[in-house]
Amino acid sequence: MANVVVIGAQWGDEGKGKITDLLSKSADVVVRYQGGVNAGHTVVVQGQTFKLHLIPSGILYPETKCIIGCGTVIDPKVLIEELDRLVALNIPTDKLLISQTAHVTMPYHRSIDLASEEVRGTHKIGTTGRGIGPTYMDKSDRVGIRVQDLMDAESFREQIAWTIVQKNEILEKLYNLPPLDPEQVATEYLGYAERLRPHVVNTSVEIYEAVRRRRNILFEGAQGTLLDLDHGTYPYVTSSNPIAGGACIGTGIGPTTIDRVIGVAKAYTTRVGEGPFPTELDDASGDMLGERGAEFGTTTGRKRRCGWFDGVIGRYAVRINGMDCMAITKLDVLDEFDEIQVCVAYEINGQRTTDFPNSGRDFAKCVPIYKTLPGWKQNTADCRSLEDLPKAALDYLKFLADLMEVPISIVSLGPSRDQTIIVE
Ligand code: 2SA
Ligand code: MG
Repeated sequence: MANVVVIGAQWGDEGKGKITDLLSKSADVVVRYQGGVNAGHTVVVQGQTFKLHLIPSGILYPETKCIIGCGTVIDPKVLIEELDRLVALNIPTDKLLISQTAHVTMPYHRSIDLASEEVRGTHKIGTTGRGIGPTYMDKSDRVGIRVQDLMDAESFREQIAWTIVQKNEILEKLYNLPPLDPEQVATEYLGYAERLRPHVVNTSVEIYEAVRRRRNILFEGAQGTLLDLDHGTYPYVTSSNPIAGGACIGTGIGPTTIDRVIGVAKAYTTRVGEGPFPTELDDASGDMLGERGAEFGTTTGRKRRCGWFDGVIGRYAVRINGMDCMAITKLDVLDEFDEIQVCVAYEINGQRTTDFPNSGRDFAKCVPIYKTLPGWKQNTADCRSLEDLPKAALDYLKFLADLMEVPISIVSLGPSRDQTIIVE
């Protein structure tokens, strides 16, 4: 397996959780490199369904080491809740390691996230409201609180005292919100620190050790390519770098360490939050995708916007991530359509292009140019090999692979581990 990065090729929720779960079986180490509790995937353990936001799903395999890297932002309260749930299910959590240099999401980050969205009104981003943007803002502003800061009670109390003076200014004067009490916040977070302390290490050294011992490392991206701060549909993006390149920065490894990049895309497209979405369907087909695909956010329960597969986005994701191969998920959701459309190009101001536009204004004007393909009108959820698939479904996959110029190596036909075709 070597060292693999798994990334989302669309706007998140591509089904990365299932693919990383599959790959985690052969991984010795699974690493999260960006994002925070805005991410979410659903995992079924011992017949019990629960949602992971920060802990890599590799935690479910007894031998796999799990690392929350330096590029993530950590909400300790949510992380501890996740740990508690795993402990209650007798799943060992001692193999979870947390970076000393990851940043901590504080209560004011959440309040500021929610309040600034409200102030933005129709210009809002549609964030998850988990304080992600403000935590990364403080990191860039060099006033963030890092995991290591929580570990020293005396200096943390001092740091929090002056930080909260500044944050209270913002909360009270800008957003008309009640001020926070520094003592109370310090005591609460120092409590979390004690619970997390056994997990906190220099994760960069841990990862490098694993590299040197030729262990298999899986870097697990959260969100997706189009939510990337630098390469996504700015400003409708998250505040981190979900693309494959983010794996280096968010863990402290060099690019030569990465052997393969696997992209994950749904057989159609979804998006949560605001922002342009060229292939979005505001009709019965869109409703059918949403219903058959159960398209609701894992973290916030928000209804996801649905539309046809966008090959321009696919090609872009292949380029930006240096993708070696792709996993196509939820193919079964298309089982009942008579016809399926695929966006092969955009028309912008009367010009046809297959290159994803750099300009947000151009992207908002994109009119998708579709190719119509026949549906297969057959249940594929039980197919276990390419030979089992109806011809029209195979043709659909081949069309996507040719369009994006990338091999499709995994096809997923449902949530369970065995509803998967691995293409040899
Ligand atoms: P934020 O909260 O600052 O990261 O929001 C900024 C944009 O990024 C989008 N975003 C996501 N989009 C899809 N899935 C995400 N994770 C959850 C999930 C979402 C949920 O896995 O289901 O439960 O709603 C995720 N996280 C961030 C967000 O919609 C904004 O467009
Ligand atoms: Mg998700």
